[in-house]
Amino acid sequence: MSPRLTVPLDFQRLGPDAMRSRAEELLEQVRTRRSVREFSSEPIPMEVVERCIELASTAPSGAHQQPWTFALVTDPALKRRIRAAAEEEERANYGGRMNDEWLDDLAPLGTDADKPFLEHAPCLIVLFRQAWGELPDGTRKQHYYTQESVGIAAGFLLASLHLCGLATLTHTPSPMGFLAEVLGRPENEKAFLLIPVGYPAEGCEVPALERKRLEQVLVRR
Ligand code: IYR
Repeated sequence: MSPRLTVPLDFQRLGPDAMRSRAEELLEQVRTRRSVREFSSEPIPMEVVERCIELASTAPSGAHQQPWTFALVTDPALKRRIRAAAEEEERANYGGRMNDEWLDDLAPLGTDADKPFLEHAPCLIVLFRQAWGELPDGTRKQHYYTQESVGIAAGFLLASLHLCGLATLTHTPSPMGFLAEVLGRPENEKAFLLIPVGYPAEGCEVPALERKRLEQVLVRR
């Protein structure tokens, strides 16, 4: 067993008024996040994206194994290959793999099998879940709660990109097996989300959707 080492907790305690105004301010900022499907090709400051990936990588994880890899794709040829492979899967999805109820549920979003944003967005982040680890001798190391861990990291990533002024889409072309292949990732890495990042296209519109109110999502006991 490895020894348990500790360090003092770095924790900033705020007064109740500061806490309230921080919560209001954050909610106002986060409320405007939307899934964007029309991106401008304008370049973005990539160091901001890298900082947000670093931020996402501070997420808690099962046994602190940090079971994630963020593949940052800017190469136009790779983006083109990803678009072509995603559209091939989506043609099969929209052409029959998704049932009528599913297609009806998606109608308000206006999605279809065409995914031009995969080429237009200046970068794509492919978030991989490491289903198991690889020890230096090549043997497998078990990982724990990888879905939960990577899901939390994804939330950190989407929120931080938005707060830094960048638009994102949470995209899940399915199945996503082609991503590990195109990006040359090892067998233990399973694509979890494909996130185009950039500025919205000029005049971008998004579906008129309403969010559930607090009273619909909160139960107090
Ligand atoms: N993956 C498809 C379909 C799709 C499914 C759900 I659930 C969405 O919320 C949105 C789209 C696509 O990307 O078009």
